[in-house]
Amino acid sequence: MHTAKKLELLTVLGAIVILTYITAISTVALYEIDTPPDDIDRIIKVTGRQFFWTFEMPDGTISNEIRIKTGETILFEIRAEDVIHSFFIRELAIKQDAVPGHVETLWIRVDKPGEYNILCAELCGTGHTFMTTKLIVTE
Ligand SMILES: [Cu+2]
Repeated sequence: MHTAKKLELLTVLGAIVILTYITAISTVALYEIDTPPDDIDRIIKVTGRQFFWTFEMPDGTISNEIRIKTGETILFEIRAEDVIHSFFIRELAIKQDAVPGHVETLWIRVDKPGEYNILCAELCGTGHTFMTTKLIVTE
């Protein structure tokens, strides 16, 4: 076999090995992000409306902001009542579209206390800019 053919074969095999590795680690990472852990402390129902968010706590109380403790595992069930919104907390690098007729889930566990801005990341109408509130995390 000529050296050029060997080099070509090695290049193709190398590319196959690298692509297989990238596919495997991406699949594992996506599965881990999408799968909520078993130890969910609270489920909070998030609803997007023109032009505000509401949050229903497990005891049925409705709030316009979220208060959680550090280390608490929270599962958000995200809905929209009118148009498509997007539940976005930039500092925690989470974003999930809220689509009418669908319930999307997203989970978080925050270790650093503080106030985090909740925004809408989908242009949902004239009041979109005002669709902000807070996630308040205390120890
Ligand atoms: Cu919006």
